[in-house]
Amino acid sequence: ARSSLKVLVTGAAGQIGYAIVPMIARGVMLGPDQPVILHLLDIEPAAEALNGVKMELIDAAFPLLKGVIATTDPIEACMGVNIAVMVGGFPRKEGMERKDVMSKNVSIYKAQASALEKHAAEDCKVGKPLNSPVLVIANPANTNALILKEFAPSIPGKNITCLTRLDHNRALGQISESLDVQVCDVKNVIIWGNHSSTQYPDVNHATVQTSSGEKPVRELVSDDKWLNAEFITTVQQRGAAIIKARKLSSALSAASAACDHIRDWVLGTPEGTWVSMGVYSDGSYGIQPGLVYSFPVTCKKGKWSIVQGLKIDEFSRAKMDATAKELVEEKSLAYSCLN
Ligand code: NAX
Repeated sequence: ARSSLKVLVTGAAGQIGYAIVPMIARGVMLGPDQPVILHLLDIEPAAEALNGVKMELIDAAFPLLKGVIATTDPIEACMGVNIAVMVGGFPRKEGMERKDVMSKNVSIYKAQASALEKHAAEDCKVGKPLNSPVLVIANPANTNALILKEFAPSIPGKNITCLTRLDHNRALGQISESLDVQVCDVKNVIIWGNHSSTQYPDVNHATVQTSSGEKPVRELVSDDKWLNAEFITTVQQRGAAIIKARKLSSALSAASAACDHIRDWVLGTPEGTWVSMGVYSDGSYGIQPGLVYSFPVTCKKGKWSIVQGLKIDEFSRAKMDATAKELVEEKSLAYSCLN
């Protein structure tokens, strides 16, 4: 039998936590043959609720779930984990300045960086470097991931990513609704940049599988105005629309996207398909290194690589640069909070 993988979920007593743990325990994230042990972390005020989640996981009798640790101790939570899903964070409350929220979150991510660095699993095959895929979901996701990376220098930068797959999936969903086609027939949209309202959802390379072969979305959607304006703002503002409708932020879609992100990263993307992931920029597409920026990536054998050589028009360039500029500002705000 396969040995279990230990999956850390921080903020596990929260909304996304509640939605994602049963998905992981059912094999949605790592496949139907991969046993898992869940390490759930939250903070003291949520300890009782966290224990309730653990009780429900036991009650669900998931065949793949080989153990649950529920704790408020980051060291215990990080001990030997193979995969880390970082959902825990401080939400923006009414009347709070952006800087206050940033300050709370970057200090959380700085502290958890060292817990992960010291205690996560070593990759036995490679020897030294830690090989624990890390996915940051908590906002500001890109900047939290950057802080995590910078304060966990022994974790390879390539192992630290942030979630923009929800935005990617939202873009697929909008195209599918608008063309009245199955969402699984739409592929290769791109989310560039920050997981914020400056993100750029790009359909210039997206296609739809039709009965007469693969067709560019640009060819099938005759309304350029819709693609260049309303589509983009709908995807950018979708999180706010969900809050307005549900009085709570996205949770099931975020949890599902997080499973997609890790599954594709670990098990690989299908041939000819790319997905969007927030990754440490290597300078591709003129995005300055030192930012965690969402790019189109393909994954193979546990490694992602940025899709190269896509043609970028002027309209896209301006939007890609605008979201990069916001990330530069967030980075300097984050550092000013830490000093
Ligand atoms: P909740 O407030 O329901 O849950 C957050 C949980 O984190 C709480 O249980 C809280 O006690 C815990 N927490 C706080 N500080 C912690 C710490 N230091 N260590 C461990 N746990 C800690 O929020 P939820 O709706 O689950 O959203 C979680 C985060 O995801 C938020 O930051 C949210 O903004 C972000 N999102 C990011 C998305 C993305 O696509 N990247 C989309 C969904 C979501 O909005």
